[in-house]
This record gives sequence, C-alpha cells and structure tokens, in this order.
Amino acid sequence: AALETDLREAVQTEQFELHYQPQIAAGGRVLGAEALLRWTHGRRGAVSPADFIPLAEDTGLILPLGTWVLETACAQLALWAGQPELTDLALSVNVSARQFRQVDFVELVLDILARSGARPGRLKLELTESMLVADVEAVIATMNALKAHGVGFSLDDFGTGYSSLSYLKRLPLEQLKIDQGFVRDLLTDPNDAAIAKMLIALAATLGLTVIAEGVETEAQRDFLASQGCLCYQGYLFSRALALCRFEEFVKTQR
Ligand code: G
Ligand code: G
Ligand code: MN
Ligand code: NA
Repeated sequence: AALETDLREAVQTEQFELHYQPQIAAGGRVLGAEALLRWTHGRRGAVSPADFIPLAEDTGLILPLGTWVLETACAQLALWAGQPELTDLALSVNVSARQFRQVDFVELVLDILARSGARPGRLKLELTESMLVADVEAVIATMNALKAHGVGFSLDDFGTGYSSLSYLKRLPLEQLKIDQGFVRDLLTDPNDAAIAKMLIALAATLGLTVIAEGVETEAQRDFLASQGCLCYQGYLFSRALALCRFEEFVKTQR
C-alpha cells in the first residue's frame, strides 16, 4: 500500500510510540525530555519521522496524530508527577504549523491538560520559525492564551529561519533552541562559533533560556557553557529512549 494509506491506518490503530531524548543542565541534572514520535509499521518496520511527518502535514493526518502526541505526552507528565524521582520532569513537544493554526488549538491543549491532570507548567511546545512568519498577531494571541495557563514555548531550529528580531521580541517565548546545524562544527568553523555565541547572547538579551541540540562531544558542551548556554540535548548525553529506558536514565542520574 502507499505510505499515505499505511499512515492513515497507523493513526486509526495507534501504531505510534513516543521516545524521550533527555535535556540536561550544566552539572548533569536531567531537566526533562523532548518527546519524539516513533512509528513501527508491521511490514515497513521503523519509518523515520523525517519521512512521515511531511506526509502527515500534507494530508492533514498531522491533526489527529498531533492530538495523540499531546495526549500521550500529558498523560506521561501526569504519571511522572506522582513519582518522587520523576516529579519535576518537563516535556517538550513538537507542534506543526498546521496543528498550531487549528482554530480550536488553545481549547484542544487546555482540554488535554485538564483531562490528563498534567501541570501546564511542565509542558513546553516547540514551534519553528517558519510557522511564525504568517499572521504574527494570531500566533501571538494563541501563544498568550496558552501562556496564561502556564504552558511554555521553545523556538526550535533557531537560527535556520528568517524571523526578524523586532518581532522575535514580541513572541511570548520561554526558550530558544540552537539548531544542531550550528553545533556540529562549532569547534572548527569560526562562523558557526560566532553564530552560536550571538544566539546565546540574544537569548540572554531577550530574557530567554537557551538550549543547544545535537551536542555530541564534551568540547562542544564546554564551549557552549563558556558562552553561557547551560542546557543541552544530544548524543553526548543520550539519544531518544523508549519510556522505560528514559526513566532508568533519569533515576541513575539522581
Ligand atoms: O529524532 P528524529 O529523527 O525523530 O526527528 C525527526 C524530525 O521529526 C524532527 O524534525 C522532529 O522535530 C520531527 N518530529 C518528531 N516527533 C514529532 C512530533 O511529535 N510532531 C512533529 N510535528 N514533529 C515531530
Ligand atoms: O527537528 P527537531 O529538532 O525537533 O528534531 C531533533 C532531531 O535531532 C531528531 O531527529 C533527533 O534524533 C536528532 N538528534 C538529537 N540529538 C542529536 C545529536 O546529538 N546528533 C545528531 N546528529 N542528531 C541528533
Ligand atoms: Mn524539536
Ligand atoms: Na530542532
């Protein structure tokens, strides 16, 4: 069958799982995770989100799929809240443009939070720059409505888009996420080093926290730390883990 047919069936029969990539503070404390969607199809095996997310966006399947992701993430936050060793974990969830622009997105998220019992302050929604350029006022209104309930926002893949600084300061963000494309060659490419330094300084100026993704070596982490970036995500610490393995990872770090 075509990938679209299989994806439609996968959404109906919930063939998905969330994996959790740890987010780490300087000093090693696990702050939480980014939830990353995994699809294992009976015949295809593991299908990369890089292949099925764009298709889900084109077909509109991202709406039910995105709702499943939010429900699963919030249910998980509520479960962690009841466990002393896991109670303070936060979860970052990727949100697609099409999902974010649903007319009832605010109600949807608040409803999922209320039904799950998750604390809104533990949920962070990752938005990308490209989705913020159209209809800025509507974007800001949606963000403010959720922020009023404690939901946080992180700007994913930061530096790869083209958002103007004047409107970046108007967005009610909590965090900037430095794209792994700038982290990879940080130590050998002076341009990447300069951009990373600039992004970290910009976050500080705007009063935002900053997290670097794709951190693979201690030298990268140390450089980022020397510039004031104190949160990290990447293979130096861990790849995305199935739930049980993520919970073990957190417990062994505490
Ligand atoms: O780790 P990984 O190969 O899983 O991620 C590939 C891409 O898929 C990334 O760009 C990531 O943002 C995206 N992605 C992973 N999970 C989700 C999800 O739940 N929703 C959306 N919209 N994108 C996701
Ligand atoms: O686009 P987004 O940033 O949401 O997705 C993160 C992507 O980066 C996922 O595909 C994830 O598996 C991948 N990733 C996370 N950490 C690392 C890393 O240290 N190195 C590399 N090469 N990829 C990473
Ligand atoms: Mn992301
Ligand atoms: Na990213």
